[in-house]
Formats: sequence, structure tokens, C-alpha cells
Amino acid sequence: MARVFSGIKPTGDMHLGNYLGAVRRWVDSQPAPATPEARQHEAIFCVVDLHAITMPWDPAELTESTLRLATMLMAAGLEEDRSLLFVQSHVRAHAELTWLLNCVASFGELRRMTQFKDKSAKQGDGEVESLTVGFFDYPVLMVSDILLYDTAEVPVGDDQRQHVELARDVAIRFNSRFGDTFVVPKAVFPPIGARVMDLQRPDAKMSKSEDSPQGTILVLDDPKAIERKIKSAVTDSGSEIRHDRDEKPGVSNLIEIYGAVTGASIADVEKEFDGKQYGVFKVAVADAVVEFLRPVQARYAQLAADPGEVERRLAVGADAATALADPVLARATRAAGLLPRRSA
Ligand code: AQP
Repeated sequence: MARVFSGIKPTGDMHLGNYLGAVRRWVDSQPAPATPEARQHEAIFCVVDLHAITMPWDPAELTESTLRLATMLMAAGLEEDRSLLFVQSHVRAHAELTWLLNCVASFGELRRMTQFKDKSAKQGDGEVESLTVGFFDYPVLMVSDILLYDTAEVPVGDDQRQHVELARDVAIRFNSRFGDTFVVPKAVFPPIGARVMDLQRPDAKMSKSEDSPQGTILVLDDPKAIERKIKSAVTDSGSEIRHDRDEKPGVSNLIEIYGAVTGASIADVEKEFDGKQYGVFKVAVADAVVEFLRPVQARYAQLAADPGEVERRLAVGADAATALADPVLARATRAAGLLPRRSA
């Protein structure tokens, strides 16, 4: 079985896009309960807190968000005997490998990263100067996250395509300069739900940190809020329930959401709602999303009542992740010619 690794940033609460684009696939990728050894080698997931500090942040909120997101991942179905879950900053090898790979990735590669280009374009000229070095460099941290675990597959949403490409490029370059060291990973995307769009701005992806509360369905939103947001989702002119991302981005987004939560294909959804009004369709989408999220919300309520247990699991995860990552880091530093430290 291919080893799987992926992560999520504690920049806010998990939304439906995170869940459909990534987390649900993580849950499905876990192998059946096996021996502890097998568990550690197959499905590895991480709350990537070091990625949450590239823009200004509030320390108390970060701590809280990290724990809440870990709890949500457990509620979503990451199980202790089937996968490994930890917090990125608890495993030092991530930051250490980043330095080494900073000296392999190029300035030009990072400057071409879409997120950097978009964010710098949004800032005024002078303000680009105040973006942090971490914001420019975080793709290399992400490369390290992936390569540290000899990852074969990275289940992510569509917005992460370019980052996984960078991980491939850096791994191939490192291997050709210093000998076979890293496994070259590939990204895997869900067949439907790889890019869930904002309900109010269907040309922008649903996002944790964009300020669009009405356009973003949070996994923990109560049924009334979900219903309200879906009912007020922007739709398109005309009345046909047809999938066409260019001509009908709003309706297409709802079709994809409905398909992703019910398991229906786009063609099936179009058939089911052929000749129906937008209003009827929206009620059906809202009901389906509410039912889909109900069990996760119930499990979250149970787990959140015992944060000590969540922290225990994260500690076990960090120990296991360290045991996997340290030898890979040592392999890379040795290949690069850094003098191995001998015991005194
Ligand atoms: N709208 C989305 N549709 C499908 N998948 C999505 N993902 C994010 N947004 C969507 C996937 O969720 C995983 C975790 O995302 P992340 O924490 O790395 O954050 P992100 O991709 O930068 O997007 P967010 O959640 O909107 O956070 P902010 O606003 O802080 O940038 C990834 O696999 C991602 O593809």
C-alpha cells in the first residue's frame, strides 16, 4: 500500500471545502486496523501549525485552533489504530529539513507560487516589503513535510497541486545531485469536491481565512446556519440546474457539493433535478449537507469534552512521527555531506 501523508493549517475552523477536498479522503485512505508498526507506516496526518504563522497571528488563538482542528480530524474519523496524527511543530525534523531544502529550491520557483503571486498582487506596492520571509518560504516547509515521510501519495484539494509539484521537483533535483534520497510523491485529488467554491463568490475557493462567513460552510455550523447559507448562495441567471463552471459557477458549485455529500455523479444530480426550480434544489442541498455533517458534529461534541485525551493522542503521534522522520532527515543530511554527529 502506498504511504499517504497530508496536513491542514490551523488558520481557522475546518470548512466543507477542507472536508470534501481532503479530510474525507484521508479518512478513507486509512488501512484496516493492523499492528501498531503497520499503522505507523501507511497513513500520516498533521496539523501544520508552522504554516499558520506566516501571516500575523494571535498566539492564544493559534493554540486553541490547533487543538480544535486536531479534535475535528479525530471526529471526522482519523482513528488511532489506523493512522498517525500529530502537530507539525512537535516534530523538529520539519523545520530542520526545511533549511537544507531552502538551499536546493530556487528563489524563482518560490516567486512563481500562485499563493505568493496572489497575495502580493492584493497588497499595495510598499506592503509587499512587509510580507514575512516565512510567507515566501512556506512552500519549502511543505516540501519537507511531505518528503520527511517517504510519502508516495498526498491527498489534497486542487489548490495544493502546485505545492506537490514543487515537492516532486525538489526531490528529483536533490536525488540527482546527491544520490537517491527521497521518494518522489504525487498528489491525489477527489473525483468530485476538489475545489469547493465560496457560496457568495463562486469564482473564489471556499477558504478559512478569507472573511466570507456567509459563503463558507463550517463543519461545525448548526443546521439552521447551513440552511441559511445554502439558501442565500449566489446562483446564476436562467433556471436550469446544469453543470457548467464557466457559465453557471454558482449552480455548478452546488451540484458538486450535493454530488460529493450524496455520492451521486454530476450527471445523476442533473438528472435528479431536471426541470426543478433553484429553490427546491437548494433545500435538497442543505438537507443533504446537514445529514452528512451530523455524525461528525456529534463525535466532535464527545471528543471536545475530553481535551486531555486528544492531547495524549497527539503526543503518541508526535513520538511515532519523530521515529519515522529522524532517519529520513539523517539520510538527507548525510547525502548532502553534513558531518554526522558521533556520540561523545
Ligand atoms: N475550497 C476547497 N475545496 C477543496 N479542498 C480544499 N482545501 C482547502 N480549501 C479547499 C484542501 O483542504 C486541505 C487543507 O487545507 P489547508 O489547511 O492547507 O489550507 P488551504 O488549502 O490554504 O485553504 P484554506 O482551508 O482555505 O485555508 P487558508 O484560508 O488559511 O488559506 C488541503 O488539502 C486543501 O487543498
